[in-house]
Amino acid sequence: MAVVTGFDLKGAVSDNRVASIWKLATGYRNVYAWATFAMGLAAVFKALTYLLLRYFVDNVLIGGQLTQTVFIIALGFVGLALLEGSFTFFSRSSAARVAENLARNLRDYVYDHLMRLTYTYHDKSQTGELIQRSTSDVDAVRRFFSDQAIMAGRIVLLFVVNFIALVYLYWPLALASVVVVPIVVVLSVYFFGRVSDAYEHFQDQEAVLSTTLQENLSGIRVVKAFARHDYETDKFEGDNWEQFERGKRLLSLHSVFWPISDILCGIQLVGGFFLGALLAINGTITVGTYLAYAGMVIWLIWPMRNLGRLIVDMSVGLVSLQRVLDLIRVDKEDLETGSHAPAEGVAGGIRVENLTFWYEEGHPVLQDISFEVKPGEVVALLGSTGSGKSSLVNLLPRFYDYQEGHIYLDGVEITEYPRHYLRKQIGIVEQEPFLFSRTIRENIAFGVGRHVTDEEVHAAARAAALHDVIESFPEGYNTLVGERGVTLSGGQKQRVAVARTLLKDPRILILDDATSSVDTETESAIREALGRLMEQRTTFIIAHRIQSVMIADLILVMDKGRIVQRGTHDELMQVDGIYRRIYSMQARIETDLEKELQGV
Ligand code: TTP
Ligand code: MG
Repeated sequence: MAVVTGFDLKGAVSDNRVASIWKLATGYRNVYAWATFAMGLAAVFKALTYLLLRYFVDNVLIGGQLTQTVFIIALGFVGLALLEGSFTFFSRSSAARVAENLARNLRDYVYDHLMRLTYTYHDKSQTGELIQRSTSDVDAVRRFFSDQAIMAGRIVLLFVVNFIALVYLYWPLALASVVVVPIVVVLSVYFFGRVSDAYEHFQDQEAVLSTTLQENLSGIRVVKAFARHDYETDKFEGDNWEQFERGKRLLSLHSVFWPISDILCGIQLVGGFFLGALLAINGTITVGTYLAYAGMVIWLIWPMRNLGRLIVDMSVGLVSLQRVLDLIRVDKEDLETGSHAPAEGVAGGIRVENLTFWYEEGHPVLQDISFEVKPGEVVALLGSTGSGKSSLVNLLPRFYDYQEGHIYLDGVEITEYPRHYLRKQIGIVEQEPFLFSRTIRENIAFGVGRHVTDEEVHAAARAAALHDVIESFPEGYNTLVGERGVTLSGGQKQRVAVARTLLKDPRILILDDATSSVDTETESAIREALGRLMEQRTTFIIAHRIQSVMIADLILVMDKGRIVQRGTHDELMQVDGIYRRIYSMQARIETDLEKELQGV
C-alpha cells in the first residue's frame, strides 16, 4: 500500500493554518530548528565582522601602528566571513532538502488521497482542478517550506541580532534606525490580505483553464467532428483573458507595494547614515563606530524590506496550502472497515430487498427493487436507456451507498463487508471501459495483484475472443494502447476490458453492456466462452439483445427505476408485455435482414 508512513495529513487539516503548518512539518521540525539556529549564528558572525571593523578603525588604523595585530585582524575577517558563509549554506541546504522531502510526501499523499476519494466526489469534481491542486499548489507549498519558512527565521534573526549589536554600539542611534518598522509592518499586513484574495482568484481561474484544456484535449474528436474549433478557441481565449486580468491585478498590487516599501526603507537608511555622520562629526561616536553602524544598519533594513516580500510570498504559499488541505479534508472512501470478510471468499448468493437509491435527493433512480439470485445463477437486466441498470449493478461493489432497503450477499448485508474485500470478489466490465496507456498485456493483467503468466493472459484474451486479433498486431501483447500506441476500436477495447475482468477470476461477474460494440458473430463467440466461465459464478448481464439475455435464470425488465417484469425467457414469452414486444421487434429485424441478404 502506498500510504506514506508516519505522514497522516488528515491530522494536519485544521482550520488554523499555522497549526496545519506545524503538523505538516512533523518529523522535520528538528532540522528546521537547526537550520534556523545556523541562520542565527550566521547573523551573529556578520555582526561580529562589523564590530571587528570598528575595533580595527578606532584602535589600529587611527593609532597608525602597522603591527602584527593587523594580520590577526585580517585573519579574523576571513574567518568570520567563512563561518558566516558556511552556516548560511548549511541552513539553506538543509531547509531545501527538507522542503523537497516534504513536497514529495505531500504529492504522494495527495495522489493516494485522490485515488481513494469516493465515486460521488469524483463525479462532481473537475479533473483540471484536481490536477492543479496536486501539482501547482503542492509546488507553492514546497516553496513555502524551502524559501519562506527559512526566510522568516532569517528576517527575525538578522533583525534581532543587528538591533542588539546596534544598541551595544550606541543605543539612541539604534532606536532612530527602526522608526519605519511599524509602518512597514502595518503596510505588509494590509497587502497580505489583498494579495491573498487576488492570488486565490488567480489560482481559481488557472484551474478553470486547466479544466477547459484537459477537457478539450480528451474530447478533441468531438470538437473536430462538430467543427467547433473556433467556438472552443474563443471560449478558451475568454477564460485566458480573465486569467490575464486577474494576473494583472495581482501584479499591480505588487507594483504598488514595492515602491512604497522601498521608499520607506530608503529614507530610513539615508536618515540613519546622515544622523550617524552628524554624531561622528561632533564626536559623540567614533569613526569606527560610524563605519560599523553603516554596515550593520544595511542588515537591519534588509529584513524590513524583505518582510513585505516574505509576507506577500507567504500569502501565496498559504492560499495554495489551503487549497491542498481542502482536498485532503474531503473524506476518503473507507476501504478497510467491515466486520465480515470470510477468508474462503463468498459463494455469491444475492438478495435485494425493497431497494431505493438516488444520486440527488428527491430523484430516485431505483425504486422498491427486490429479487434474489442463488450462487452461480445468471441474472439479466433489460430495459430502456436510463432505466437504472448500471446504477443497480454499481451498488454491488459499494461504489455508491443506497438509501433504503437492503442488499445481502450470502445472507450478510453488503455494508458489513469491507469495500476492498467486496471489490476483490466482484468483477465488473464497465459500460464505458477505460484502458491505460500501457501495453495490452499490462491492461489485461491490471486487476490482478500478483504476477501472471503469459498462458493466463492468453486464456483470458481467448475467452474474450481477442487472442487472434492481438496476435495479428506486429507487437502482439506488447502493443501499446492509447496515447503512445495504437488506438483500439470500440469493440476491441470492450474485449480487453472483458479479458481484464475474467483474469481477475471473481466470484461475481458483472457485464454492463459488455458486448454492445461487437458484431453479432463475435458476441456469440464471447457468449459461448463466457457460458463456460459463468457456470461457477453469479453473473449479472446487462444487454439490449434478447439473445444475450435468453440464457439467464432470471430476467429483470426495468423501466424508470422499477422492475416491471421478471422471469425466465420462456415465462416472459407467455405474457404480453415489454419483453415479448422487444423480442418480436428484434426477431422481425433479423428476419427482414435475412430475407434481404438472401435476395442479393
Ligand atoms: P443508469 O443507471 O446509468 O441507466 P442505465 O444503465 O439503465 O442506462 P443505459 O442503458 O443507457 O446504460 O442511469 C439511471 C439514471 O440515473 C439516469 O436518469 C441518469 C441518472 N444518473 C445520475 O444522476 N448520476 C450518475 O452518476 C449516473 C450513472 C446516472
Ligand atoms: Mg448503463
